[in-house]
Amino acid sequence: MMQFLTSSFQSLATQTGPTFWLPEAVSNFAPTVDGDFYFVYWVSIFFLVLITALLILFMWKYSAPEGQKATSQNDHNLVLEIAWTGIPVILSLMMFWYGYKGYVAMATPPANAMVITAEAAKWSWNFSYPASGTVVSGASEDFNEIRNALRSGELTAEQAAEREAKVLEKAGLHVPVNTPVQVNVLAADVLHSLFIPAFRVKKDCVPGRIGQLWFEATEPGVYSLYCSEYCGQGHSAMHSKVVVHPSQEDFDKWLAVAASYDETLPFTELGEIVWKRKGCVSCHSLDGAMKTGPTWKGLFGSERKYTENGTLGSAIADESYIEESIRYPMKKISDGYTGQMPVVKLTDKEILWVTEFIKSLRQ
Ligand code: HEC
Ligand SMILES: [Cu+2]
Repeated sequence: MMQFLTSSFQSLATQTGPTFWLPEAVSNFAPTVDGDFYFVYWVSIFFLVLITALLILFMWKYSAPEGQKATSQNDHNLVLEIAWTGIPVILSLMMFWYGYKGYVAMATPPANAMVITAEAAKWSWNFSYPASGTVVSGASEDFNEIRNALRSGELTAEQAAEREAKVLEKAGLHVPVNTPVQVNVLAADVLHSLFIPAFRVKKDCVPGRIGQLWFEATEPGVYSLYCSEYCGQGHSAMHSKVVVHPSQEDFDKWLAVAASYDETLPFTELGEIVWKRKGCVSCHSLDGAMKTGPTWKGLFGSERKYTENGTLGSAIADESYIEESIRYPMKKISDGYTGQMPVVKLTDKEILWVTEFIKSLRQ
């Protein structure tokens, strides 16, 4: 895996396909998008040359001596007018038709696509893999650091590639080759946009709305991913990488590593990772803010009022109360909330870590 990433990075510069106008083309959409682009491009070049040449020719041919009044006997030419209306209409309709067909194909992901969620926030990406509940970061900061070190000469290209491969073991958007992938895009704060130039796909991330894009990557390698909607000061630093794995098995292996925990970390940190990775983050804040569920700030050791089987009760939120709340969320419903907490299957260890994390948020 590591070796594959390193070699992919080294071959990044020599990848097939990049042209003066377009980057390497490695998705199912690339041939059509590039075809449309070059169609418009060559039509424009053709008319630019034709019109400029005629302009110069006519300037020369019909130039009149100074002082002579401009006159013309030609006020109508049916054939010419039909031609210069008809040909542009046909050309524009062709552009519309190719664009429309391409748009429809891009807007309709196949039903068997693998689904990944990309969440944009100021100024980072998070990718989640619903099949395993794994959330990995876009690691923009790490990539920026490596890039700066490379530019300043602190790292050689080879060292930079190695460092990047290491970061990508637990970060970035990963997909298997030749597999339809649907990416659902979300925005946590302001407008962002997910853009993968090598795949020719782009989708705005709009707060409060779930957007979709899909693609099928056609060549293993590492490609760039950008935010392409100006979203504030850190916008230009908001990029990440897409890794296309050479096979489903290779992808599965990566996912297993990415989903594992670095158990040398302190429990509180592991608990924070669980909070993010297992989606507690979307309902439980750490700063006192009320979301769908109660905040974890000051939760541990506080007195909780709840309803259990229709009767009121209260308890001190200790380790066993928290464990029970996680394992059987519908048993005791805290006052002021509704029973919206899902059963998220956590391992015993994950529950232990999360509990330590909640403890650390005691006031
Ligand atoms: C879809 C929203 C949602 C998600 C996701 C969610 N919870 Fe909750 N959680 C709630 C709600 C609502 C309550 C309060 C109602 C209740 O007690 O069931 C709650 C209550 C709790 C409580 C008890 C707090 C109290 O004041 O009594 C704990 C502990 C807890 N959740 C832990 C977790 C953990 C750990 C995760 C992640 C694995 C998680 N929750 C994911 C919505 C959610
Ligand atoms: Cu952005």
